[in-house]
Amino acid sequence: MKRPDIGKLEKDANQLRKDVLTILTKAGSGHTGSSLSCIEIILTIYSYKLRLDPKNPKMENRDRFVLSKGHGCPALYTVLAHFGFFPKKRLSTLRELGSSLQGHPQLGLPGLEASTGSLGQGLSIANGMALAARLDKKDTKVYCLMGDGETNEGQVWEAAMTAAHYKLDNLCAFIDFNKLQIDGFLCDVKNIEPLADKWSSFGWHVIEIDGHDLGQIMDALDEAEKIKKKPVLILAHTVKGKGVSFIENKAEWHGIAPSPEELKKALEELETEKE
Ligand SMILES: Cc1ncc(C[n+]2csc(CCOP(=O)(O)OP(=O)(O)O)c2C)c(N)n1
Ligand SMILES: [Mg+2]
Repeated sequence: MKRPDIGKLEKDANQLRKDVLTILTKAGSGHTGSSLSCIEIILTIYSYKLRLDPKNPKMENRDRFVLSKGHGCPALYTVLAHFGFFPKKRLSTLRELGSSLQGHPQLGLPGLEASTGSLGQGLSIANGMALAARLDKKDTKVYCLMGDGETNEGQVWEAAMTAAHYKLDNLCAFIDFNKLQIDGFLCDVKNIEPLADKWSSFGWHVIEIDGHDLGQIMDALDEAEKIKKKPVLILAHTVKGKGVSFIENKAEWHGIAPSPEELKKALEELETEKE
């Protein structure tokens, strides 16, 4: 695919941030910091790499994206709506009873590839997709996004060994390395450093980037495609709550939504940033 224009992508990311904040406020609950930290990553994967057809979401030879950190789904929902998988106005039904936009992703929503939310499972799902594609002799690429706190889950490391064992070079995983998890910094709750060395020693090709730098994300995605006989891990350094001063880097913003007053303040900040 053609490299998207960075200026346009930056504008899109800014708009998605506003959409995420707006729908979380309307819902009155949800994961604000977690969603804001992974917007550039998800937007760039969809804009630059995924072979998809929003009018035919089940297209045979489509690529796959698995949001393993399912609680960050407002970011994914806004990206899917941005690409036309469903009408944008549906976003305002986030977390309503009966809505296809639940607080954690549920299969049935057009464009969604996996139900997630119980942390630690997404990489195993992505492994299965990548292995199935190889067995079917398809050139499908599979992308997976995990949280850094999520790597406290043992299943992540079982899946890491499996992907390396099967040399899944059609698999590219990201870690949203925002240094925070549900109720504090990773280094206090359960330290997982040195994370890059751990993945390398598990047999992965590791690329370390700034996860808000669109150019670096695109370069890493290009590099990932050139790596043969190994899965690729992109360790993306991010800021939880990125873009809104009073939400950035605050553990208490993990699982709450902005009030209407906070939303107004946040939108004002994002407006100024755009200029
Ligand atoms: C198996 C499991 N245990 C606990 C939780 C509750 N939980 C939801 S988010 C979260 C923290 C995740 O932190 P991280 O992976 O760093 O994601 P971030 O929000 O920082 O992107 C936890 C413990 C869960 N969803 N699944
Ligand atoms: Mg985290």
